Amino acid sequence: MSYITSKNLQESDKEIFDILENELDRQSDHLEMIASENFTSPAIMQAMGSVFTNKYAEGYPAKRYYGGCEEADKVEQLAIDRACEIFKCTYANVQPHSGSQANGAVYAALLKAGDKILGMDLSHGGHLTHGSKPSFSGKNYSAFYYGVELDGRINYDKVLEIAKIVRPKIIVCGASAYAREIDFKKFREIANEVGAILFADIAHIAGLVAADLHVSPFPHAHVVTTTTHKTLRGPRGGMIMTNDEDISKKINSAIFPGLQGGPLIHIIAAKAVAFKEILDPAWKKYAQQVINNTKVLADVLMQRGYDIVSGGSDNHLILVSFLNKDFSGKQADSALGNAGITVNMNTVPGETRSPFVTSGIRIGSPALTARGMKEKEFEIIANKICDILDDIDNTRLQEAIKKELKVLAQDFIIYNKSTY
Ligand code: DSN
Repeated sequence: MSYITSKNLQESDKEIFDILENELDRQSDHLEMIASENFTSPAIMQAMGSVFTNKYAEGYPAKRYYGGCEEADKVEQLAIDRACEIFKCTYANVQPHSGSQANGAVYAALLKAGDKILGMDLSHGGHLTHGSKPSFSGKNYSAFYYGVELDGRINYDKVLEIAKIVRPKIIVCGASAYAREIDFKKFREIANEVGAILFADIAHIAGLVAADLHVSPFPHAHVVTTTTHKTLRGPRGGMIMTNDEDISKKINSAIFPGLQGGPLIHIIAAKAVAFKEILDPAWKKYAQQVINNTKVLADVLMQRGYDIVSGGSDNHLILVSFLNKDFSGKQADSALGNAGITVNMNTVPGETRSPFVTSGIRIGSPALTARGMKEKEFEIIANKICDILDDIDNTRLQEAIKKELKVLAQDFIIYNKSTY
C-alpha cells in the first residue's frame, strides 16, 4: 500500500488549509496595488501544482543528467519556443528561479569578480541586483550608478557622461520604480560609445513589451532578463533572453551548473502556460487596459494636488511624492493598508527620509486590471486614495472606505474557493 496520503489538503493539514483560505479572502477583499504583483490564472496554478514537482531534470532539453526527462524536455522546449516568439528573440533560458537569480547569472556569465557595472541607483528606481551595496551585485562587482533628474526622468546625456568616466563592462538598464518609457536604443548607443555590454532588466515592463506597448529591448540589448510574475502575469520565476549564441551558451552554463541545480519543471510548465496566454490576442487588450488604468490614477491624483514623479506615467505604475507634504511614504502605506488598499512605500527623487520611512509610495494597476477593473473603478479608487491621504490620521474614514471598497472588490471575483 502506498505511503502517500490521499487526503486532500483540508483533511491532511487543516492549519495550512485555513491560512490559504485566509490569504484567498485577503487577496479577494483587498485592492492589490503593489506594482510588481499580479494574479495568475487557475490554469497556471494547476501547472505549478502538478506532478512535475517530483521531477529532477538537471541540464537542458535533450541534454539531461537524469533519466525520465522525456516529458520535462517537451515542457521546457515549449516554454523556450513561446518565450522567443513573444519577445522576438533567438535564445531563452527559462530556468532561473527568480529575477535576482537571472541577473546573477548574467553577471556570472559575462564578468569576473571586481569588474565594473553601471546601473540605476536603487533610491532612484533601480533594483538591488543592479549594483546595490547590500546585494551580491554590489559586493562582487565594482558598482557605479546613474539616476534620474529632479523631474523624475533619466537624462541620457548624463548617463553617457558617467559611462565615459566609469568605463563599465556592463551597463544595466531597467527599473523597479520608473514610470516612463526606457529608451533602449539610447542606452545601446551609450554602451557602444564606451565598449560596454548592454543588459536590460525588463522585469517590470515585460508584459507591456510583449504587447508592443513599450519599446522592445531587442535588438538593442545584448542580454535581457525578466521575472515572469509581474506584468507577465505568470508564475513566480525568472528568464534570460538574447540573440547572441555565445552569450546564450555562457548564460546556460552560468545558470546550470553555475548557480542552480535542478530546474523547477512544474514552474517551467506554468511559465509555458502563461506564455500561451500572452500569445493570445486578448493579451494586448489587457496590457492596454493596464496603461489606461494607470493614466486614470495619475490624472486623478494630480487633479487632487498630489505630486506624481515625472508628471504622469507611460506604463503600469505611478510614483507619488510626499516631499511637499507633512507625512511620509510609510504613513501613507499604513493608512491605505488600513483601508484595504495594498501599496508600498518608495523613495523618490530628492529623497529626504530614510529608505525605511521614505517620502513616496508606488502604486500599480496590473493586478486590479487582471480582475477586470477599468477606468471607472480606477477613478473611484484613485479618489478614495486621495480622501485617505487628505486626512491621513482619520482611522474612522479608513475603516469606512475599507467597507466600501470590499463591496467594489466583490464585484470582481478572482478565484473561487476550489482554485488551489
Ligand atoms: N520586489 C520587486 C518589486 O517590487 O519591484 C523587485 O524585485
